[in-house]
Amino acid sequence: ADESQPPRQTWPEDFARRYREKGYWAGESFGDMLRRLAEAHPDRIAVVGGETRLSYGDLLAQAERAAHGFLGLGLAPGDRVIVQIPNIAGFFPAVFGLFLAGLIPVYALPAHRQTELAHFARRSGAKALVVADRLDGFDYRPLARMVRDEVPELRHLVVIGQAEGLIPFDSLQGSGPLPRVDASSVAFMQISGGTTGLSKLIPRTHDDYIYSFRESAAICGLDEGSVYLCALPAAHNFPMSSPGVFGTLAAGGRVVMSPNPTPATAFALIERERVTITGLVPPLALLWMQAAANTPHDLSSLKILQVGGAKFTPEAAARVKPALGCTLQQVFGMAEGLVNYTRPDDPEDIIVNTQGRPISGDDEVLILDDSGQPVPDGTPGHLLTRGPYTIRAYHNEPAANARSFTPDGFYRTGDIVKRLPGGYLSVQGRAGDHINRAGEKISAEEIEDHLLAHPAVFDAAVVSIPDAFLGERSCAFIVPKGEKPKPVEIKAFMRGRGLAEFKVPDQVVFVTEFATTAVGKVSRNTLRAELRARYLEEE
Ligand code: J2J
Repeated sequence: ADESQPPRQTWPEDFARRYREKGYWAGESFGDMLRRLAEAHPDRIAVVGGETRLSYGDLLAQAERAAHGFLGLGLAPGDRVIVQIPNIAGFFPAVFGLFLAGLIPVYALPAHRQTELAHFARRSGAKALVVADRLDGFDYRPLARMVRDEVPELRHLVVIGQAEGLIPFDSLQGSGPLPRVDASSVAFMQISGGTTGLSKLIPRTHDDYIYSFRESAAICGLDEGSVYLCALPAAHNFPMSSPGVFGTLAAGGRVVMSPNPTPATAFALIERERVTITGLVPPLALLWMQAAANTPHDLSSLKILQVGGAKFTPEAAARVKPALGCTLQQVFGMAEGLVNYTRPDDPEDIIVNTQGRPISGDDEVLILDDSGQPVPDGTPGHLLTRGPYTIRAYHNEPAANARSFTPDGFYRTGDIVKRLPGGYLSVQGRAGDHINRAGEKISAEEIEDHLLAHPAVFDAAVVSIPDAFLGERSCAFIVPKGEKPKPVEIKAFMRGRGLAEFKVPDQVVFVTEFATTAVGKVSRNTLRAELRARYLEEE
C-alpha cells in the first residue's frame, strides 16, 4: 500500500454511467454546492453554534479564506487532513475550506486519542491535523503535538480557538483562484466501525455522498424552514449525512450544533432555535423520552426524531410519539454507504417494527444464507449491498477488501436482516464480532490486542453482553499470567494505551482458562460465542 497516493473510489464504468444518467451523480463538488447556496441566499443563517451564527454568505467567505490558507501552508490538492472538531460552528468553515482547496478531510471523533489518530495519520498519509482547542476540559493541543511526534509527516497542526504556538485557524488566509475540484474524486474519508482489527478508512466521492444526503433530505421532507439539531458528534456518518448537517444545508435549512446530546443542553436549544428534526442513538432516545415527561422546555417544534446506529426495540419505538409528540424515523445506515429509512408517512406498524427501506431505487440488496444462496423474504440472512453511494473498496486495505466485498462489488455488511413486504428491512443481529456500544462500534480484536500487551494477561477475549441501557456493553474475559490484576488496573492500563474512552472494557472477568484453546486451533469467533453464552447462562 502506498500511503502517499490520494484515495480513489472506483465504480465500474457502466455503473458510473448509469448513476450519472439517472441524475444521481450530479457532477457538483461540495465547494460548488456551497457557492450555489451562498449565491441563492447569502443572508440566511446556515449554522448556529454557541453564540456564533453564520449565514451562508459568511460560511462561504470564511471557507474560501481557509482554503487559501491551507494551500498557503504548502498542502496540495489531494492531500489528506485529519479533522478532529467537536460540535461547534467552526466545523463548517474548516471542512468546506478543505473541500474548496481540494484537500481531503479524514474525520476523527472527538473521543479518539493518540493511538487512533496516529493510525489514521499513517493509513491516510495525512500531512495536517485540524483540532479545536478544548472540549469539556480536555485539551486537544498537547494531543495534537503527541500525534505529530509519533508521525512527523503530519506536519501542520491547525487549531480553532487559542492556538498556543500551533497554527491559528483564524490566521489562514489568501486570495486568488482556487483549484477546480472534480466531483467524481474522493471528497473525504470516514472511519469504519472497525468490525475486525483496526478502523479502516472509507473514501467517499463528492458525487456519491452528495447524492445520498440530497435524497435523504427529500425523504425527510427538509426545506428552507427545517432546523436540524446536531446532537451526536458531527463526524459520525449518521448526523453528517442522514440527512444530517449536510442534507440540511443542501435543503437551504439551518444547522444547530449541540455541544452534547444531554436533554438539558438539547432541549434548551430545541426551544430556542425551534428545531424541527434531530437524530439520536437508542440509549439517548430512551433518556430523552424520560426527560421529556417533566421538562420546562417547549419541544413542540420537533417534527421528526430519527433513531439509528443500533437496534431500537419496538417497545421503545412505540413510546416516541406519546413521549415527544413527534414522528419517529428509524434509520439503519452505515458509513460504507447504504442507508434505510422509515418514511415519515409510513403506517405506525412499519415505523415501530422495521428499520426502513433503502434511499435509492438502485440500491441493490441481497439477503443470503451461510452458503451464499438467497433466502426467501421473511427469513433472516446476511445483508450484502451495492449501489450509487456504497463504496467498492476501503482505502489501501487489500486483505480487508477481499473479505468485505464480493468479486462483483457487493459490500458484505456483516448484518443479519430479513426483508419484509415493500422492501423494508428488519435488523436481526450481526455475523461479525464487534460490540455495538450505544452506536459506537468496537472491534473485539483491536481491544484484545491491547489487553495482550499487559504483562499480567496471558490471553484475552472481548465479547458483547446485552445491556439494558447501552444495548450492548463490552466484557473482557482474561486468562491471567500468574497473580491476577484488579479489573480497575486493567481499565487504567487501557486508558493509558491512548484509546477512545468508549473502548475501555465495561467489565473485566477473569477465568482460569479458555476451554476451547486446549483443543487447538479454534476460531476466535467460536471462543467469543462460547464465553458469551457461558456468561449469560450464569447471569
Ligand atoms: C440496528 N443496527 C444498526 C439500526 C446502524 C445512519 C444511521 C446509522 C449509521 C451507522 C449511519 C442500525 N438498527 N437502526 O452511518 O448514515 C449498525 C449495523 C450497521 C452499523 C454501521 C448512518 N443502524 N446499525 O450506525 O458505520 O450493524 O453507521 O452495519 O457507525 O451499525 O455503523 P456505522
